[in-house]
Amino acid sequence: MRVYLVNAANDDTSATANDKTFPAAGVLSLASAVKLYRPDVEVYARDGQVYALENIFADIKCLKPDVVGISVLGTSYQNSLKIAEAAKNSGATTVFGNDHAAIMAKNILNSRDVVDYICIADAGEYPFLEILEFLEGRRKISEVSKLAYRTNQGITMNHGPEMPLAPNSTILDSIPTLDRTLYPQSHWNEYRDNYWQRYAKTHHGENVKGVDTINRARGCSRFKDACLFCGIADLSMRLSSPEMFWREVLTGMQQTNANIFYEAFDSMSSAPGWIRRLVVAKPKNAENARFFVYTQALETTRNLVELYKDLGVYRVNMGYESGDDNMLKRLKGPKDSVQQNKNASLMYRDSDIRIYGSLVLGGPGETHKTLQRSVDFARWAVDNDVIAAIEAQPLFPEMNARAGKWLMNPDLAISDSEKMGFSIRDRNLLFQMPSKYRSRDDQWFGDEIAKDWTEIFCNVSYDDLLNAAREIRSYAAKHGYAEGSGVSKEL
Ligand code: B12
Repeated sequence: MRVYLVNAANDDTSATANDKTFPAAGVLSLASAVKLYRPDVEVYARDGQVYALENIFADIKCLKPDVVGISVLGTSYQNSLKIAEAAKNSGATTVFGNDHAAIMAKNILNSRDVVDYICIADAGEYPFLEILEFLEGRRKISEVSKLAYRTNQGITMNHGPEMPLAPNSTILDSIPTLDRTLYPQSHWNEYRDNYWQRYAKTHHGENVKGVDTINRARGCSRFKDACLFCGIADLSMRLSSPEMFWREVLTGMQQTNANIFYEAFDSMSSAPGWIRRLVVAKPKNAENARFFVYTQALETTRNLVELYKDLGVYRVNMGYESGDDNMLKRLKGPKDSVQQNKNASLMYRDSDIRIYGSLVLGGPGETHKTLQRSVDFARWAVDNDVIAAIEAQPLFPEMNARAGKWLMNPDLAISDSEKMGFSIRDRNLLFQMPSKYRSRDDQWFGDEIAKDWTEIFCNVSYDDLLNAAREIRSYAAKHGYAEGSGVSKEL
């Protein structure tokens, strides 16, 4: 059996671009599991971020894989469908996975013949191995965990465990370390070169030999009350042992020469006890490894910053979201504040940790005044030298985030707006949303859903949001800072 796994690149129809500085770990992890547990299977992995669509089509034509698995995000859905079509034309079985596919599984299977199966798992390694067994006739379809598929009765979704049972403190140990040799060397060279082009300034001339993405922890302390725009399916805390974390890092250092690691843990600051254990277990030969992690201002303390320094953290990704207190509280929660964002930023700067800051424009009740406060906040971050980069983009209401739920359930939106104290600008449009989007699978096309959101919930236009994003980017660029990856194409 021959399996081709590919992460689709962002579509041309979205204003959202990314700077292609970090590898997609998802398909690499799936391919690594296949290589380890199914050495009889011939497996390929490619990242469309750094590998042209034409190359993917050519691979499919020439390799004629039996299975093509595609990693699908909201912004890469059109490209994913094109790859699926090419795969079907060459006779392959197609499998979709990742956030957009999992959230939209029913609608996709109802409307796209080129998609055969959808993996709805948060961690897809074991379910994907089960899919292969099913395709070989060695497992019943009903025994494939986290699978969505068509039956005579409609769309069926299997649930079942996605990983072997283990305590949450070590459950991710069962996911094998990434085998980076499954991506061509040209991928690794391109991530490194893109990264260096954008972020050399952060490293004060220090040599960046390679960049890598790892994921040895998942979850966030806000799992019970997530941010309004957060669509991450599973925010429960799941970890690897410190030994496994370091094995992953050392393997990356050895295979790709990487010294920069993006740990994609949803919220590293939510697990200070784990960071302490990582520091204690840090091996001597990992001393040069530097980490980029997600952090929250609310959880930033002197103690946390010291632990980060001991671990090797040089850059943190922090959601600033807004420069206006009310907006920030609506977007995140009652305990968040702009002052806290500033205090945390200064604490990191004083320890020489730079911030990749992001702002979400177009929160509920956004006005010209509140938008201006976000622009002012971004200027403050630039003027005070706290950032490595700053990005600002319009809010995308993902369907499984509270924002998306408002669109599907106008009564919920109205009751939340009363609690939060803002008024809905266009109630008529709000009530059209369920019928407009309920059965659609492509609401990210042309950023349509973000435009509708802005019309309904903001007192500014979508163009105002793009203009504010443009102002933030150009101010950062003018002062020599990278501009982040959000909405770069239209700007
Ligand atoms: C690291 C990361 C990145 C990296 C790597 C991108 C990538 N494609 O992996 C970078 C910085 C490049 C990036 C870019 C972007 N990102 Co990003 N990113 C993440 C983050 C923080 C972690 C992802 C990760 O590495 N997880 C660890 C790996 C091992 O697992 P995984 O990727 O989830 O894959 C597993 C499962 O999903 C499943 N699976 C995935 N694909 C497939 C395919 C098959 C066939 C099967 C069976 C299973 C399967 O199995 C995998 C292994 O366990 C997530 C948030 C999150 N917690 O998921 C956001 C997230 C995925 N990103 C998001 C977005 C929006 C983007 C950008 C559009 C942003 C931008 N401004 O451009 C781009 C898209 C780039 C692209 N087309 O690939 C959104 C997607 C929303 C959505 N509904 O689609 C997320 C969910 C964040 C969010 N909501 O706030 N991102």
